[in-house]
Amino acid sequence: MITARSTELFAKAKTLMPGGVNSPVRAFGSVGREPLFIAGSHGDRITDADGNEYTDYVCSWGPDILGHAHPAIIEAVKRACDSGLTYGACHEGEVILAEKIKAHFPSMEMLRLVNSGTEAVMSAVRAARGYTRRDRIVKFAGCYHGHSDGLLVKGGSGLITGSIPDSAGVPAALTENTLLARYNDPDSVQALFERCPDSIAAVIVEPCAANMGVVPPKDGFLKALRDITEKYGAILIFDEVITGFRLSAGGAQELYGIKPDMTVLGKIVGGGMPLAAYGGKREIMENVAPLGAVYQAGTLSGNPIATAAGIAQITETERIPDLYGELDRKTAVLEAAARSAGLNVNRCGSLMTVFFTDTPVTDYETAMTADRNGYARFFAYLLDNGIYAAPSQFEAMFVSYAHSDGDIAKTAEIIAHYRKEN
Ligand code: HOZ
Repeated sequence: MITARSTELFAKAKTLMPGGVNSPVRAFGSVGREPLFIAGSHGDRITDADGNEYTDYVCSWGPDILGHAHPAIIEAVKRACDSGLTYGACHEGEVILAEKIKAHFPSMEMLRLVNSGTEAVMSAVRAARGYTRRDRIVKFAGCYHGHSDGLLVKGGSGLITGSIPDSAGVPAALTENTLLARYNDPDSVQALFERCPDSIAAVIVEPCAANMGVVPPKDGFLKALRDITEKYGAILIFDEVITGFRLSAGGAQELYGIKPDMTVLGKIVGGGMPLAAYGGKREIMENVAPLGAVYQAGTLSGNPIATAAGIAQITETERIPDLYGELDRKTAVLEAAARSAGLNVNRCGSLMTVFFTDTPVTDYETAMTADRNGYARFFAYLLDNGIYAAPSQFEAMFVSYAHSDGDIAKTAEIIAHYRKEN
C-alpha cells in the first residue's frame, strides 16, 4: 500500500502542529505507524490522500452514526450555508434542535447548545457547582470528559494512550476538588461521600465507559450512583457525548433506565459539525446566565450550520425503523468473529473494543493490563487489510448504519483469521 502523500503531509504537519496533529490520538503514536491523511469519505468508507480506501470503524469517533457524507445531512448543511454561516444571534434552528433533544432526553428539561463536549462538560460541572453551592466533584479513573483543567485527572482516551493520566500545565489547586472513584465500584463512591458528605456537588460518569476502551456498566452500578447522589444531595451527571443517540435514541439513560440530573451530549447530536449540549433539571439550568449567576457563553454556540446538521441527522435516525437493533446486529457479527479468534471483547450496542489481555476489563486497572503492542499488531493487521480501526487500545470501534452487511462480513472474516501470535 502506497502512503507517500500521507507521509509527505505528516512531515510538513509536524513542523506546524504539535505531533503534526490537532488531537493526540490521531497521531497513531501508540500503534507505531504514521497517521493517514484523509481526503474524502462516503458511507462506511474513507479514502486517504494516496487514494487508498478503507472500511472505517472510527466514524469520526462516533458522530457518523449514519455513515460519512449522508446526503440528507450534506443537503441540510448546504442549504443552511446559503443563509449565512453565523449570526451570533437567536435563530429557529436552535429551537428546533433543542426541542428534538428534549424529546429524546426528557431528563434535559432545559438545555444549552455549545461547541464541543469539553465545553459542555465544563459548563455542566459549573452549573452543578453553582446550584449546589459545593465545590467537589467525583469522577472515575479511566473516564474521559474532555480537556478542561479540573477533569484531567486519571483520564481516558489520549491521556491513557499517551501515558499522561494527569496532564501537565494544570495547577494542583484546579484538581484538588476532583475526587477519584473506581468505575463499576459503587463502594468507592460511597466511601468518598462518607468522607465529604456535604461538599460534593456532582458525580460525573460515562454511563458506558468508552474512553478506556469500551467498559459497560455492571448491573446495578448506575442505579447505585443514582441512589448515593440522591442520598447526599449531589447532582448525577451522565456524560453521554459518546453514548447519546448511539446506544438508543435516548442514550444510555434510556437503555439502562436511570434518570440523571444533568446530561452532556456531543458527537452525534451535531451531525458531524462542532456542536454539543448540556442540560438537565429546570431548577439547575435556571441558574445559568442570563437567568442566573452561573456564567457560560459563546459566539458560535447554536451555530446555524451546526444546528442544521444536527437536526438533519436526528431526523434521519428517527426515520429508520429499528436503527439500534440493526446497529446491534451488525456489531454482534464483529464481536462473534473476534471471539472466534480467541480475542477478549467488550461490547455495548455499536461500541466495541478488542482488549489484548486475558483479564476481563471492568475498570481502569484492568484496562491497564492490556498489551498495547498486541493491539498495535492487531491494528496494523486490520489496516493492511483495508480496515481503519481506532489507533489506540483505549478507544472504541464504532459501527454505523452505513456499514453494509457485505462489509461487515468481510471485516468479520478478516478479524476471525487474526492470530494473536502474528
Ligand atoms: N477524544 C476522542 C476520542 N475519544 C478523540 C481522540 C483524538 O482525536 O485524539
